[in-house]
Parts: sequence; C-alpha cells; structure tokens
Amino acid sequence: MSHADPHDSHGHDAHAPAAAPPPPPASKPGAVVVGFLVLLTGELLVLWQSGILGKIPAIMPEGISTYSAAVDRLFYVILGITGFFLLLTEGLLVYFCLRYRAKDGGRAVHTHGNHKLELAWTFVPGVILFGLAVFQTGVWGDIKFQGRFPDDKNALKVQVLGKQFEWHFRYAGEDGVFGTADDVTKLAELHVPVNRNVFVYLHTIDVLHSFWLPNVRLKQDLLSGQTIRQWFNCVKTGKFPVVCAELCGNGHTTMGGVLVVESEEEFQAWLRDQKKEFGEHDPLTDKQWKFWKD
Ligand SMILES: [Cu+2]
Repeated sequence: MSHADPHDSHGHDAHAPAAAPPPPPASKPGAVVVGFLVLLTGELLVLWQSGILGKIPAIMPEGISTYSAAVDRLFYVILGITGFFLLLTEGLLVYFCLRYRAKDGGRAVHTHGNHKLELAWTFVPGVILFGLAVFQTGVWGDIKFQGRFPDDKNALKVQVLGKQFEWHFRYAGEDGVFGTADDVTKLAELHVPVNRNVFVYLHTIDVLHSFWLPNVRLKQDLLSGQTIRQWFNCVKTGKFPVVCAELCGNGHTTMGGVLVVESEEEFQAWLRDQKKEFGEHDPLTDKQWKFWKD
C-alpha cells in the first residue's frame, strides 16, 4: 500500500502527501498479564468465598457406597482435564481480547483460518474424549452392566415405584415373594441394612422420573413400561436424601425421601414394625403394584 493511494487519505486533499498512518502502539504484555492475573484472582476469590477451594475433596456429597470412591476419582480426573482446558481457553480468550483490541490505525485482516490448527483442536479433544470413554468403562460397568452385578442370593430386594410426586418402596416380607399379604410398603422412606447388597427394581406408573441417591452415587431414569434393576451396597449408616432428578411436573421439587442405612438388626426390627401397620402407609392400590407379580 503506497502513501500516494488517494483512498487512504480519508477526505484529506488527495494531492497533498498523505501522512503515514501512526505506527500501532506497542503492545503491553505486562498490562495484559496483570489484567489476566486480576481476573484470575477475582475468580479464585469467588471460589474461595463459595467454600469450594477450602474443601475440594467435598465438592461431592459424602460417599457411602462400595463404589462411591471410584465414581469420585473419575469425577476429579475429568474435572481436572476439563478444568485445565477451561482455564487455558478462557485465558487465551481474555489475552486475545486485550492483545488485539481496537487501536488507532489498526487494520482488519481477513483470514481463511488455519487448517493445521483446526485439525489439532478437533483431533486432540477427540483423542482425550475417546480416552476418557474407555477409561471410565470399568467403573460404569461395575455399577450399570447387569452381567456384572453381584451374584448374591442374600441381597435385599426392594421395589421402587415412582409416581407424581412420590417415591414408594415395597419389601417382600418373610416369604421373600412380592405381591403376597406380608409385603411391606412405605412412602418416601427407603430402609436398607449396611454392608449388604441391595437390588432396587425401578418402575414408574406415569411419567419419566430419575431415582437418585446422591451419597450412593447412583442415578437411574425410570422408563414407562419397564422395570429396571440397579444395585448398591452402603458401607456407612445414617440418613441420606432420596431425590427425583428428572423434571417430572409441577411437584417435581417435592418428590423426595430419605434413605435410612442401619444395622441388620435395626433393619429387621423396623421391617417387623412396619408389618404390623401394613396397609396404612401406602395409598397405592394392589392394582398399581400388580405388574410386578411373577
Ligand atoms: Cu419425579
């Protein structure tokens, strides 16, 4: 581009020698770094205020099942990888915003992009995601693959029925058979013995629900027309939340309950007490439970 180009003179007399555009101001990497550090410090302050930084191992609620630690390890590995790239890309975004901000005398440049760069930022995340997919299969399979469930004749079986907006639980009673007179049903209270495998059979009689035991690290959708078996084993006694994690209607947020993990003796005593009161707790009719009779 020559100084004599009349289009460059922006209304000045085209015949007068045009002044050379002022050189772009030298970038100030120091100011950019300081700006980025200020932003980073602000974000860290927000994180610290929210209490997250002080107790990073406690981002997740207390884990109480045999597989909760394995789930948490996966969570932190994935959080670490995605967190690193979040900071990297957001940092670059802030840096480029400052580095290439509008300046006097600056000129736009047209670019068709950079194929090598685009291939790199497609291929590298693809490889990382594929690696994560393979890496997590073991933990996922231990929890979710029916063929890898514990082969345990002594496991406790509980039928879980989701309906707007309640969780109902049914125990087979002494005869071990569901759909008989000694069944025990309970609204919003799931009692299980500690250190014992539990099979839950999930069924919905209306819309989609999601059976979530946050402390167990178990979450499973309930699909209309299906009964889905899941398993868990609690290693710690106490009371923990039961949650519906699927937006299932206006009363969704009230669809909860309590998971009571207790000793085998306490559990058996509770079950005996419930039997005495059978029929008073569960408004569901026999018809609604009928689909489970086998
Ligand atoms: Cu629900």
